[in-house]
Amino acid sequence: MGIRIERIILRQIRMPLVHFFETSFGRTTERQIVLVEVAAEGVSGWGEVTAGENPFYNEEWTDSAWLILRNYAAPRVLGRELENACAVAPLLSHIRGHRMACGGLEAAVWDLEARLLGLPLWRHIGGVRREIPCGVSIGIQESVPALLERIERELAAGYQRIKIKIKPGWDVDVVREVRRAFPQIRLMVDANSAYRLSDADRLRALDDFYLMMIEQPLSHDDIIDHAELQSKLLTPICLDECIRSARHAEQAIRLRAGKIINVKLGRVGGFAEARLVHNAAQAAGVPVWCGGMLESGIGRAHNVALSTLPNFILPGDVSASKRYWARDIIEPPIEVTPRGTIIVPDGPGFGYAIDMDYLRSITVREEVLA
Ligand code: OSB
Ligand code: MG
Repeated sequence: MGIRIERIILRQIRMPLVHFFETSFGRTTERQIVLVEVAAEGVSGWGEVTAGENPFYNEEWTDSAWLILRNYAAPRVLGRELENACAVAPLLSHIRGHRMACGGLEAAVWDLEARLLGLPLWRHIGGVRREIPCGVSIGIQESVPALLERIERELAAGYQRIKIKIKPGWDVDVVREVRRAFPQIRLMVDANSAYRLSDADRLRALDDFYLMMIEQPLSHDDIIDHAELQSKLLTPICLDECIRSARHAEQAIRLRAGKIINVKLGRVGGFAEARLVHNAAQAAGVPVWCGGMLESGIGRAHNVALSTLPNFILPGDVSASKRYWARDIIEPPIEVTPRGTIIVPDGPGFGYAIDMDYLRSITVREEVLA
């Protein structure tokens, strides 16, 4: 079955978060999300660009993604005879970087192809799991008591592991308090590149708290220093920002820069590359889990599908819609069971309905490319 994309519709939507989300690189109160709709044979597939509002997590942001999609990515895919969804990534490989922008389009074609085949997306990509384990990512709070209260609430909801964001000045003392209050929980931290190799002693102090892992402590584009840091730590390092491709994953594993990989669909440029990262890690005995980027229901549903691949062993940052949004753009919203899991939907494509009326009401710009 070939696919010829007849139309690509870009939309930017505005969604205020229920609660601000703060990391070492800043605070987000409202998302500006680019959605990609691809149409062929009267059927639509949908993707989400996971870039932030500013180039602070990596180099991409909402506006750069819009321009890359409109001026470079969409023209390369539109009207072309594609053998299958795997053909999209090679068409976009001339574009240096901008993987989140390209990944939104790539994922939309996977969703479209699954729908044209009448298959759920999770099966179409080779998933094996009907229920995925879930954790939560909790941002930097105003105070330690506020953090403890939030952790308490997420545990009561059933989440299987807690991740807290750290930065210099909100790290060892905070983790000590969390451990004192919750000695038994599966706990990890994420620094979003806030440290340097010269901070190794400070990071080694975290070894006392038997964390599952410390995520991306060093620079967003570094692998080498992470390898040296890992040799000094008992706590496993998990790599996020610096793994943008399967090649990076292979190199990081070879250098022992980390023991776990956070796979994000957008960061690596879509499903084809995410699967290759997954496969490289699996072959090396390195577990992976699915990261999040404060996605709307569409990106969230793609993350659910991705999490069904066999080596997604650890609980991911894929959690319920209501933690982020007063109202999500999909129906039903994504919900988490009392045992801290999401049941994978079995409908065609990503498996949820889009609330088009609501989506239209929060759209701030739209462009039809044909
Ligand atoms: O580093 O995993 C990260 C959110 C925005 C940017 C980067 C990260 C995150 C999260 C939140 O940790 C994950 C989520 O709940 O979507
Ligand atoms: Mg991270």
